Amino acid sequence: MDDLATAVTQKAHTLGFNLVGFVHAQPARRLDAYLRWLEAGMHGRMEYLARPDRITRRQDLNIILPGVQTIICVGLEYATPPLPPAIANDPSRGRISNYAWGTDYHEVMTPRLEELADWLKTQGKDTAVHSRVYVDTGAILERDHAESAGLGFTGKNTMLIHPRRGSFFFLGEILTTLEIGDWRLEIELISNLQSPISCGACHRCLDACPTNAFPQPYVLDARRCISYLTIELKEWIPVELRPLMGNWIYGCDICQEVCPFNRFAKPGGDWGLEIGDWSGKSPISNLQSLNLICPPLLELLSLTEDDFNQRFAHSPIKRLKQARFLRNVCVAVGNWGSVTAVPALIPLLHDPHPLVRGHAAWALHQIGGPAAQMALAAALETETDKTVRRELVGNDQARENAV
Ligand code: B12
Ligand code: SF4
Ligand code: SF4
Repeated sequence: MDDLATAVTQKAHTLGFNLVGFVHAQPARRLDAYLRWLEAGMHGRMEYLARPDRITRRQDLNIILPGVQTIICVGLEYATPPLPPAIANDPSRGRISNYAWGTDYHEVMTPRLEELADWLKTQGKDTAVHSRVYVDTGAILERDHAESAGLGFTGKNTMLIHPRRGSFFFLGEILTTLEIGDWRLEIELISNLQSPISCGACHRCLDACPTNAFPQPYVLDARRCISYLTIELKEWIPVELRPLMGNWIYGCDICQEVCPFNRFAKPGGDWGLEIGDWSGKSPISNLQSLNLICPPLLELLSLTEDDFNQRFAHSPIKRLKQARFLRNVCVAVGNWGSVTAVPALIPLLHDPHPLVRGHAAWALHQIGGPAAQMALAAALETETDKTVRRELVGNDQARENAV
């Protein structure tokens, strides 16, 4: 490593990043796999991923930053202690992916990367240094570049996995006009890159995925992934996938939880336990914490919009907005199937948002019983939205005839 690489690494560590690597700015090695994935429609409704201008940027990083020389890749670990199984498997609670237990990682990483980018300006000697900071939303294949930069290897679950630290880390990048590292050596290494450590014969993640979202190893059909369904999808959750989603209400961790490499992940990194508090490092022992990170579903059904905005003010969950969050909660409640939820679901049949009314109707059908049936029939008398009417009617054949 040259002096500059050492200095950048040290600076990144002082800013709290656990993993740091450098790669010469060139198109991602597996861009062809990305294009095939788009071609197969596996990105679903994440249309921004297929925008021609975004694809062109992935193919030519100079469009993002003229004169770009290096991509600095960083990882911020967020492994958490596991939930007690009795809590995690309790169908009356909603599960939230552990990456969302603390402050929104975009809010945490972006200012730190900007600070690093500002510091880089002082390293340019006689030349002006230009940089561009990315966390998640940029038009680059973050995992691919980070793999080339030596941060880990691609698992069959498509996660970037560090051989000794697992996959619970976020990625961020700085594209910069500074040259960092010895490229001749690195390009040779990258073109021969065959990580000595890989998944081998393991296929636990592929077997464990409840929605069967991996058509083959290393390829994820986002349209079936609970993370996509609960976070990215803005519309109706396909009826056939709802029963497979269990009690996940935001994201999903299953294909990481089963991964043997995550046994090495050390909890207690720079993450926050309490929603809205990134600094906490306390173990998950008290009920108050458990109720925040794995909340009782009944409590969530009655959250007002103000409650929602206040509770999730600094959480990535706020991006969903209340209606989509309630949609997810209704699916989990339907899977729970308890009559105790009926009184809390009935008012949602009159929610201003059709998405909420329709998914509440689905949950009431799953639960069944006279009170649920009466409420569904009464709502059908006044409901005018075609899709909600279908949900109120229930089974597929009846849905056909209802509109
Ligand atoms: C769209 C997206 C999603 C989509 C699609 C995910 C997917 N697997 O494609 C959805 C909404 C489903 C999703 C879910 C999650 N995401 Co996401 N997501 C993204 C995003 C914005 C783009 C990913 C992308 O381009 N996908 C397209 C596919 C084709 O690319 P790829 O996943 O990199 O796949 C590569 C491999 O499959 C490989 N490949 C193909 N064939 C073969 C064959 C072999 C032999 C090998 C070795 C490799 C290989 O080539 C592909 C191209 O590089 C990135 C941020 C970014 N800008 O990159 C975050 C990102 C990938 N997500 C992230 C996270 C944390 C998650 C979740 C864990 C969140 C959660 N708990 O719910 C889940 C994990 C699900 C999973 N198993 O991937 C992190 C991953 C960090 C890490 N350590 O890997 C990222 C990098 C965000 C960040 N900045 O930290 N995500
Ligand atoms: S995040 Fe969950 S639903 Fe998505 S691929 Fe992994 S196990 Fe399957
Ligand atoms: S569970 Fe097994 S196959 Fe899946 S990513 Fe981890 S090591 Fe690879």
